[in-house]
Amino acid sequence: MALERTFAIIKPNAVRNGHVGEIFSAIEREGFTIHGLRMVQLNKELIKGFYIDHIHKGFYGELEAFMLEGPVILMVLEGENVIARWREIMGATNPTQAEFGTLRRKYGEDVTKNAVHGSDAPATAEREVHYFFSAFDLV
Ligand code: DAT
Ligand code: MG
Repeated sequence: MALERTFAIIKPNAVRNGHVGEIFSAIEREGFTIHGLRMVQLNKELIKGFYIDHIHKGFYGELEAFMLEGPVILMVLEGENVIARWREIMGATNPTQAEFGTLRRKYGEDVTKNAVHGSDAPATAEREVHYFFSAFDLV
């Protein structure tokens, strides 16, 4: 087992709909610890850099518009195998295909407005953590 860090986002719809507390509860129930935490209003440049692998895809415009809808909460989570485990707790990208009880099933509205983000691999987690957090912001 490896102690890892991952990067997570509570997306605009989950913040707007009042699901922040329930998502923090899920994080704490799982035993993950929070090592970075910021609330921000993203802009087009930040979104483009973050979703660099998706900018040429057909859905990018919709994804960008959604991520601009309102403030998001950015987090760095730590735990044993947290990268895979956080993705399991989130559920599949499309909330209609996500398992019952997962965050995306509970709080997602459609494949774009899917409530939460989680890094998909160690190299991605490393990039995403440092994209939004400086060493000074991490505890
Ligand atoms: P994930 O967020 O599960 O890692 P991803 O990296 O493939 O999924 O896509 C990033 C985000 O882009 C995803 O959370 C929501 C949006 N997205 C992905 N596929 C989509 C699609 N087919 N239509 C609309 N939005 C999509
Ligand atoms: Mg992804």
